[in-house]
Amino acid sequence: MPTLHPLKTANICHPQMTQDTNEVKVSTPAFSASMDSLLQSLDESCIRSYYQPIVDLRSYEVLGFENLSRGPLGTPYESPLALFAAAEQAGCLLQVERLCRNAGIRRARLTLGQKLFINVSPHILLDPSFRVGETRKVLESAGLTPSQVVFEVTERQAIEDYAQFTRLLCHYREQGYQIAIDDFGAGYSGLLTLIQIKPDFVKIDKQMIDNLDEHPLKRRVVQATCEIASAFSGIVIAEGIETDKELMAAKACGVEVGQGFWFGRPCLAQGAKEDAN
Ligand SMILES: [Ca+2]
Repeated sequence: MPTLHPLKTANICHPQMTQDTNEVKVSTPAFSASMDSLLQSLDESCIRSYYQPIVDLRSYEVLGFENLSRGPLGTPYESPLALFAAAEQAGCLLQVERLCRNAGIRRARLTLGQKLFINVSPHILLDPSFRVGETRKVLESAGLTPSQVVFEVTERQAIEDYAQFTRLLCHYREQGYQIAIDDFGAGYSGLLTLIQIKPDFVKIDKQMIDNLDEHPLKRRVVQATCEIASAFSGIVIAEGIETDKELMAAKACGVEVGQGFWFGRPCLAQGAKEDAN
């Protein structure tokens, strides 16, 4: 069963390019031309869809999978970071993100009750084709319903208009989708976001979980996050659990759900379910 090399894939697969993209050289004309030619032939078959299990820490049942996308094999865009940076440079980020999202939905293999966690960035929610229900059509064709989908919203860039953003999220929630705040505790994903949005899930950034057992202050933060989330019935997910000690520490802090190499690495679609157990 194919698995990814244990690089930090879980969090670099997010289809949003922000400060991290500064490290990716994408601005030369040659690169843009190369990207243009790639995009002309890019379709869902070029996108590799991976799935990482998200697990209930009490029952160890798999609640769902986060979809993570990677670019065409054998190209400079294998890394999602490079792919999305180049797409942004070429002015086609929305299209590439849509391609990845649709591929991720079509290839998902969920059992009853499991959810598909899909990374979206705030600007995607403003994409007209996204709003008119294209995603819903893709879901229907894949035999899925909006209630099986959780949009993971990251906040690497500050949300300037919370009122508008909250209205948008309400729009999707009314259609049955759930919302997760991604990378909580990193970047701009802070307490104000929780208070304003009251998400269904709060995904604590893996940096906060790293060596959690050795850091009393981190545990205090995780514990407080669980208490705050419980006030609006939000479920906390600890990202990046890699060791027994991190797992035990997270559970002791009140975390109910976990994700990370301890449970399973991202796997290609056909192996997703088997890898989780
Ligand atoms: Ca994510």
